[in-house]
Amino acid sequence: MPAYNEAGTVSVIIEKVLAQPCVRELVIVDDCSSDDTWRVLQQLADGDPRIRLHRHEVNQGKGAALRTAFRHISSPVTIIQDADLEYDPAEYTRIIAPIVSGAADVVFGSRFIGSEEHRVLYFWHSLGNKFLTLLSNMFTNLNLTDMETCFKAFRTDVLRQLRLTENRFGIEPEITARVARHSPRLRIYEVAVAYHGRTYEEGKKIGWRDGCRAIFAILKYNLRD
Ligand SMILES: Nc1nc2c(ncn2[C@@H]2O[C@H](COP(=O)(O)OP(=O)(O)OP(=O)(O)O)[C@@H](O)[C@H]2O)c(=O)[nH]1
Ligand SMILES: [Mg+2]
Repeated sequence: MPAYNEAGTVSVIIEKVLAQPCVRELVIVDDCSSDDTWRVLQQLADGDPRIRLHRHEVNQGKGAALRTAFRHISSPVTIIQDADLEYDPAEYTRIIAPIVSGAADVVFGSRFIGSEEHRVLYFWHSLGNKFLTLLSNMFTNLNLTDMETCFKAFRTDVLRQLRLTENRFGIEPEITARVARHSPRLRIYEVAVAYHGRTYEEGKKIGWRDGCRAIFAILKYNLRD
């Protein structure tokens, strides 16, 4: 769980994560939050031995927070969970099912398939998301429906082989490109997930610059290799 200035949601989401029977450990990286996030995290960590805390001395971005977290995982299956309330941990069992059954190496939770609940929000964001997924698919030759989803689950041994380098939101297209280009070929699945998107007033931070960086990352990690 990467966490940056999420004091308003982090305790609720952690409670939901730890309520899932399949969760053995929760590795959280505070990305040098300037609000109360770190203090809240320390309090919660005292109450549950499954919580493992790490903190960056300077803010580096979601990608950097994930890369730090990935170095500290000891469980055989890993799922990325944002520290806001947009994605629901109650879906973990369904998301990791293809990995647990031995069918998949990687699972993407897609917000754009299935009949799960989706909050109706920004049109231009959804168009941007679809465009980035389309562009990524054109280079990777995968038929994903939601490249930018937070809910990505992995066999942890496979995750360790990905050699990730991005610090900020370029990490999503980088993960996708590395997964697509992995040799031997990985078995990638999608599972429909609900999405409770938030507004900028509620804390949404992502903006058009992140979209530009995503385009750059799609080109970089697919063309370079
Ligand atoms: N925005 C931002 N998020 C970070 C950073 N470092 C870690 N994160 C965490 O990365 C996760 C994803 O960030 P979000 O801002 O929720 O990104 P998003 O879900 O793509 O977009 P919105 O929720 O719509 O803003 C959250 O758990 C953040 O707390 C950072 O430097 N900036
Ligand atoms: Mg979010």
